[in-house]
Formats: sequence, C-alpha cells, structure tokens
Amino acid sequence: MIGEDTALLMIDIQNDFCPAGALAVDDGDAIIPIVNRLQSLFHVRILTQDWHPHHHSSFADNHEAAEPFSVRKMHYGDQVLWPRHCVQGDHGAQFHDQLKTHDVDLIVRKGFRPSIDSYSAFFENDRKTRTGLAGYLKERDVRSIYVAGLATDFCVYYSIMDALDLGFDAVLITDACRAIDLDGSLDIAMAAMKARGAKFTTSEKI
Ligand code: VGL
Ligand code: ZN
Repeated sequence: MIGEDTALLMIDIQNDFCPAGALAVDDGDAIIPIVNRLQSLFHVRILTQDWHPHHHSSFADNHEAAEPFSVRKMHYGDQVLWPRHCVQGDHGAQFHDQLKTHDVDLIVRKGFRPSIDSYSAFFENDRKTRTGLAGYLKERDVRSIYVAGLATDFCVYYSIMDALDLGFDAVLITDACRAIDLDGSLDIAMAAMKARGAKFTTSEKI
C-alpha cells in the first residue's frame, strides 16, 4: 500500500491532448482507465490543468509568420510554438469526460501568464516562477510523487525533473503516460529523467 507521504500527480489529462484535440497526443486517452484505477491507491491526488489565455505567447498564431512546432526565443529562452490549445474556459481545456476528478484533492492550473509558458507542475518555463505545488506538498508532508499523464516528454518530463531538484522522490508510471515525441524528444527526456534519478514503474506493480 502506498503511504500517506506519497502523492499521485496527474498531468494535463485534458481534451486538447487527447485524440481529436488541438494538440492531440497519440493514444492519449488510453491512459485514463489506468489513471482512474490508480487514484484509489493514493492518499494524495493532484491534477494539473494547462490553462492559457487566448493571447498566450506559446501559441504560434499569436506570432507573425510562425509555424506550429517551430522554436522562438523568448525573454526566458527557447520556446516551442504550439497550436492554440487549452484556452481558458474552452472545451479543449476541460478534463477528459472519462477522467475521475471527484476524489482529487488539488487542481494546479499553469500557463496562465500571457508571456510565460509552463510545462512543469512546479516552475514555469522561466524556471523561476513557482506554481505553489512544492509548498502544498511540503505542508501535506509528501516526500514522493508518482507521475502519470500527458505528455511524457514535455509536462510530465519537466515535472519529474523539478520534483527531483526540489528533493522529492519521483516515479514515472510508464504505461500511464503518452508522448508528443517532437524530433526525438521522448528518448532525450527518458534518458535525462533516468540520469537525474527518477524511478520507473508500471501501473500493475503499484
Ligand atoms: C504540454 C505542450 C504545450 C503538455 C502543454 O501538457 O505536455 N505540451 N502545453
Ligand atoms: Zn500548453
């Protein structure tokens, strides 16, 4: 049984990251039955929700002559420009209908500042602005987190790396994630998480 000091962190299981969504991740909705089942095993359950204003700087169509998936220099460094997705209040930003949300303790919204994108559940892409999640976990005496959701090589990856940097143990549930895989980003992310000390498991072993 999972201890009270361990949280399940479920990243961005929203319509736009599922098939037919604006930034669909292949098979993204296949993780939902797994994530729903896992929820009952954890004492602390947290969702993140990508939550962008319509004029968000990560949207390619807010830049002149910019293609989706191209890279732009922002004031904080390189930023991939995405198709418009997870716009505040729109259907695409809602959690997938099949995802259980009733028993979730906390929903962390991120990416709501127009000029900074936010992949990680802990820090925005300037790597300084905090979401508040680390403080919440510390107040609840959480020491380790199991991570599921979308996408493995972006928001899941950055969340795991930041969790480790902040001193939490972090475990990636490999069958409860799916990737965007932009130019080999999945292999790079998996290697970096391993090198930083992430652990890997599958849902049946939990
Ligand atoms: C994500 C790209 C842009 C994610 C969010 O959830 O991985 N990726 N916004
Ligand atoms: Zn986003």
